[in-house]
Amino acid sequence: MQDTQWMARALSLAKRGMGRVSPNPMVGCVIVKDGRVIGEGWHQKCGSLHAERNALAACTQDPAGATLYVTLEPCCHWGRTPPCTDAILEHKIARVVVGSMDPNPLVAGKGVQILRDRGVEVETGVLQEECDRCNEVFFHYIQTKTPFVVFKYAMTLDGKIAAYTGHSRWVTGETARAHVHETRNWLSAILVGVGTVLADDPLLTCRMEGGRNPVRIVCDSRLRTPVSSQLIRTAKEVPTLLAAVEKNENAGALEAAGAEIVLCKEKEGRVDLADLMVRLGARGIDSVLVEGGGELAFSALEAGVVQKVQAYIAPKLVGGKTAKTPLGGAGFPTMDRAVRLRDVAVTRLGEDILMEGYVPCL
Ligand code: AOF
Ligand code: ZN
Repeated sequence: MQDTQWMARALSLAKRGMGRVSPNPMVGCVIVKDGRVIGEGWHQKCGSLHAERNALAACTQDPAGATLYVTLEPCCHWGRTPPCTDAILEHKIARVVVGSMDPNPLVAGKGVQILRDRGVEVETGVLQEECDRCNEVFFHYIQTKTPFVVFKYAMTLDGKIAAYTGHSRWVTGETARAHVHETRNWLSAILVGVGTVLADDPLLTCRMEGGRNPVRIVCDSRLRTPVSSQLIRTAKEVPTLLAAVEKNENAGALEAAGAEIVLCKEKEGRVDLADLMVRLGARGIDSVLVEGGGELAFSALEAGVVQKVQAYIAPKLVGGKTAKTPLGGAGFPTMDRAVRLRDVAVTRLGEDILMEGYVPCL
């Protein structure tokens, strides 16, 4: 087998850590000797052993002289766990094949250098694009200290997220909806505007088997979220943050019900979203899914805090000039001012399609 094939195996192991390792990266590792896998592992949980140490511990024979494939450059620092470079050297691995380089300033090329200096053959950049994409959240978070933000919506072919009556269950089919739950499992938090809470009373949990719930955040400048809402009624079981600009008379009851209020700077009478992202990052929240409504989503795009857009598009036409669309706000005045996504990918999900891409830095 080729290096790329072993790396593909390591990458699929890495993804088993999805939703469990945040704010750490997903990392997978395969150890190969005489053309056979003798050990494999992945980073399973933040704070637990790294992929390389798990793979070395799982070896069915002495790994001396073997090749170790790892999706991210081995670390060389003491974090919550000892350096992986030490383990690789102790076990006398002969060759290390790396996918992504680790942008963590504590590592950043030093892991590879240490191994080379000690006589280990190191190859980098194998399946790098795929490995980088797998950790797009980690890469963004470790470099900016703010969460990687994904704006997601589902709309009909004529650009509506609901009928003019407000009926919206469902715009897309089952396959696309299952994909959304995977995204909720992938990202650490989910953000909606208070308008959406008042209109839809959503629960915002992950209903995927084996999935875990994101932290739920409501952008609620004046604390209008009702104590009787599904979010607040379940706030003791699922962490719920209310981003506000001041504490008013509703604060006590919301806090008593288990919600936490995050006070943010104010911008034009609302929560300053850039400031909110800094505060969420400081709490260790590495990623946020923005699910609407359209006012909040437009503000987030305009504020430059969105990194990725995922649009699920159903082959349906529902019409209605008052029917809601994914983005509200004032809008951009001309097409050349529109946000134009980069690296666009299109996936078929049953009858629907997912079009996703990245927002260029503003
Ligand atoms: C690896 N293999 O499996 C992971 C790495 O606090 P710690 O000890 O878990 O260290 C976290 C940092 O280590 C993280 O920011 C990233 O740079 C690296 N993660 N490195 O060699 C792994 N998870
Ligand atoms: Zn490590």
